[in-house]
Amino acid sequence: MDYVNVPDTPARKGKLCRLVVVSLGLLCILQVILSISLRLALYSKTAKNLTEEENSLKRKLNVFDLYTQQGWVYFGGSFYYISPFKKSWSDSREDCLQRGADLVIISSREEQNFIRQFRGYIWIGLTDTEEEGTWKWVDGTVLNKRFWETGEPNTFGGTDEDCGEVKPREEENNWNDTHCENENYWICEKIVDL
Ligand code: 2F8
Ligand code: CA
Repeated sequence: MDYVNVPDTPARKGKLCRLVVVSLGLLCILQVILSISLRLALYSKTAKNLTEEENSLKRKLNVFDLYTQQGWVYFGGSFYYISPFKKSWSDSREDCLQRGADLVIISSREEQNFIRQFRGYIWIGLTDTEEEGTWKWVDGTVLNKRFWETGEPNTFGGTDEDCGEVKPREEENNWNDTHCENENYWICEKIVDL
């Protein structure tokens, strides 16, 4: 095969040089455009995430304010309401239900110690009215932690003691079974996802 040997004229060299310069220039411009686009995308994603996080925090703060202004106290994922006066166990529970909550369910030592701060004879969401001797919380679950006072529950003197109260005691174990018709203070609990 015959190759035609094209001579490298100055005009031809200049053309090649321009082509290389223009190509490099285009590459640089493309790189700048890509870099700016990526930075903008990242910025707008970060800004969006920050706005979502800010809105979620604002919502949580509003919920927190709403409850605390009505006298609820926050502890470990729940709000607690301590009554200013006394009622029977059923009437106390009714009050909690009206507030969109229920009588407190104590499911850990931390929660028991939190509840112990409120000194008085106070109803908790514990009862064995369904089946004598089978103590259940108001949500139908059986006890996983027990903080009965020594000798309790005892259905004292053979009388019906079907409702659980906490007593104002120094000891951690301060639960007692007593008559549901007694009038006590009560604590409502509302689990809130903050
Ligand atoms: O000593 C414990 C005992 O104390 C009281 O009875 C004397 C309580 N009675 C009421 O609360 C009505 C019992 O429940 C308790 O076991
Ligand atoms: Ca008792």
